Amino acid sequence: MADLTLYHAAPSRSSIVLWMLEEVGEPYDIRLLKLSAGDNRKPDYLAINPMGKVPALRHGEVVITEVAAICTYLADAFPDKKLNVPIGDPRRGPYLKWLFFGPGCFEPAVIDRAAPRKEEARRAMLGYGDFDTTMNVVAKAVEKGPWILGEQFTAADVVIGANIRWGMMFKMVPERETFMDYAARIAARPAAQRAEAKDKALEAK
Ligand SMILES: N[C@@H](CCC(=O)N[C@@H](CS)C(=O)NCC(=O)O)C(=O)O
Repeated sequence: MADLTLYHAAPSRSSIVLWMLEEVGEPYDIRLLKLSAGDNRKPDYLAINPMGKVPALRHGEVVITEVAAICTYLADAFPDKKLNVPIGDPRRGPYLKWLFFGPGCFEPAVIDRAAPRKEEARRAMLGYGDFDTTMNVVAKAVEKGPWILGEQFTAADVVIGANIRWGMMFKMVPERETFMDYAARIAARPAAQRAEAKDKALEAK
């Protein structure tokens, strides 16, 4: 049994962690849940993630939930893979900013656009401000490339990159050239390709 176990529904947000695990390259097990069968609401899974959501990752005795937290954790837990920016490096600031920007700004901006509120919230109330500003800020960050921090591919690319890729796939993120180029660079990564192939096989189970 591997030290790492991913609680996964294929495909879903846990596919992002599947990709991250492929980037890390350490052995891991998968516990497959069927959301349609309500596996995520069963007591044994609620004991792992009381939110009833995937993903969850077990690493030895530790359980981590939330995509961005798991990606941050894995990058720090296996520093030799160079998917993190270590404490003490000034680039740790922007690195953390993008890891938090994914679930804190990008994803809420996209979801609010897909499922609009009855009454529009004031810009100042929304952590992401407005959709266009959020997209513009991310587009500028990935424009130069190849990665969000420049030459080094990090967990921040997994979090932001997954949001961009899947957002465009579901027509929820604009198919700007900048985003398409960045998504193409991601799609060429062997780890992303392995994760996608595994997910397809798991979906068919
Ligand atoms: N904030 C969570 C969101 C996780 C999430 O919403 N997962 C969805 C799958 S994409 C889920 O488990 N949905 C099942 C449900 O809510 O019943 C994270 O980033 O991990």
